[in-house]
Order: sequence, then structure tokens, then C-alpha cells
Amino acid sequence: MDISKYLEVSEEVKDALKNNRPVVALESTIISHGMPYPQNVETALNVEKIIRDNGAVPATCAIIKGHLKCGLSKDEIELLGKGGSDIPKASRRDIPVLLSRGSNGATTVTTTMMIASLAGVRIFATGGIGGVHRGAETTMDISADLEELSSTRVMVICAGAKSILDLGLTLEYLETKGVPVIGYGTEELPAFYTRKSGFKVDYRIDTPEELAKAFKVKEDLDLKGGMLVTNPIPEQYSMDPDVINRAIDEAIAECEEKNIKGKQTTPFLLARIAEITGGDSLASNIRLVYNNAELAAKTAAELCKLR
Ligand code: PSU
Ligand code: MN
Repeated sequence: MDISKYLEVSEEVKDALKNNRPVVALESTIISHGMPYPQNVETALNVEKIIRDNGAVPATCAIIKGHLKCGLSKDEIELLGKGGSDIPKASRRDIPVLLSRGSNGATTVTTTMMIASLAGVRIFATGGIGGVHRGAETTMDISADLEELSSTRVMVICAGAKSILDLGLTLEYLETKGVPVIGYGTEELPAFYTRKSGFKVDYRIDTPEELAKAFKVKEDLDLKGGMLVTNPIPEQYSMDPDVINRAIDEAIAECEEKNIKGKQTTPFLLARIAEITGGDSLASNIRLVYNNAELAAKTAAELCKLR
């Protein structure tokens, strides 16, 4: 099968990959479903700029008119941002129907990893991943992101997991699936809006060079599955744990009351938490994404040196 029927890699990304120059993949669910317009578009463009300023090529991924795209134009980013919740949130299960219909789709961590891997991009920066939701022992709400991390070899750099998830169960799941969880400059799993969670990561790594070296071992041995790098939000942008945890609890209670389920859960919680905190959580969210983009660009550059 000729994959080019479905996969469209931008000229810039293609060129960088061909010449062993660093490339960083970026997701689009964060644009359409993770932040309001116009901050979402502004953030997505700033993230691309930060990656360029750090010497790498950004490859924002999405489904556009039935194609898996790696590397978007400004207009495409604008379309995804303006479209917001009208753009289908696309996880692995959504690919067949969205592509066969020629639809657009905002790619989650799962589908962005898939596209990155198909295109040959090895590093991916985002804000937060999906995981085992609180109450999953009865709802069985476990994000497909964890399955993808177990099978697709892409390094995912995030700011840890927020406590809308059950962090302990998320770590157990990742352990079972053989996914290394790395703390960047920390032994403790960061909790997205805050630097601490009370849970330990598997390994602490302090430099982009060492991150790249660990990932290279995975490639050399052809070990399947990703590597999860958790990068704490910079101190000056982190939130008061009491304030954010109260907001999260309140949002989760409302989510249950309103009987919101499935793929709507994460976007609903993010939007409610931003409202409850008067926009403070959104400001922190934006900052941690910038921080991850910078680390991803530096790590991608180190990985290119190891070829
Ligand atoms: N966590 C965030 N912001 C996000 C997401 C998660 O802080 O935008 C998005 C990511 O795209 C992630 C997806 O892959 O939500 C997980 O959704 P679900 O739990 O429905 O699998
Ligand atoms: Mn889910």
C-alpha cells in the first residue's frame, strides 16, 4: 500500500527529516478542544515559533480533508482553532471513518503519535496526556493514549498528568505496558499545573542529551512503545495546589452531575477548570506547553547528533 494516499507531510518537514535536522511533532486536540479561541491559535503559533527559535522544525499534526497531515499551514491552524468543538476529536478509533469521509479531525496524543511515527518524527511536545480517569474502576475510562504509548515509538514530552486523572493508576498502567516515565530534573511526577504530585517517576534525567541517549537505545534495540518525559511547569507559572485541586474537584462533581462521558470528559473538565480559576489555569497551561516545546526542540537536536 502506498501510504501517501493518506499521509501528507509538509515540504519543510520532509526536507528536515531527509537532512537529519530536528523536528518536533505537535498535537491539535489541544487547539480545538483544549483551549478557547483565539488563545488556542495564538498559543499554537507561539509554540511553533519557540521550536524554530530552538533550532527545530515544528510539525503540527491533524486530519485535514481526510488526510493525516504532518506540518500545517497557518490557515489550517486557524481553521482548527476557530472550529473548536465542531472539529471532531480524533483518537485511533476515529481514523477509518474520518478519512473515508474526507473529514477534518483534531488529533489527540494517540493519533499525533501515529502520524509522527508514520512520517518519521521521533519527538512530540504537548501539555498533558490522557490516562486512567478517577473512578475508572467503574467507568473503565482509560485513555487510548496509554495504549498508544505502549506500542508506538515516539518520545512524548508533557507536564505530567493532572489530577482529573488517577495518577497512581495511570503510573501502574504505564508500568504494565513497559513505558518508561522520566522526570526531567525531578524525581517526582509533576501534576501539570503544579510541580509536585506525591508520586515518583521511574527515572530522573537532567539533560536533553541524556534523554536522547535513552531513546536511542529503544530505537537500536527495536523496542516498541514510547517514552514519557514529564517536565515540571516552571516555578513562576505553577499554581497554588489548594486552589487548583479545589477547582478540579468541583469540575469533576459537575461532570458527574451533568452525566458527561467519553471523549467529552477531558474538554469539559479543562474548560470548567479555566472558568472556575478565572483563567489562571489557562495561563499556566499555555506556559507549560511553551516549556515543553523548548525541551522537545533541544532533545530533537541531540537525537539528530546520535545518528
Ligand atoms: N490533557 C490536557 N489537555 C488536552 C488533552 C489532555 O491537559 O488537550 C487532550 C490530549 O489531546 C489527549 C486527550 O491526548 O485530551 C485525551 O483525551 P481522552 O482522555 O478522551 O483520551
Ligand atoms: Mn476517555
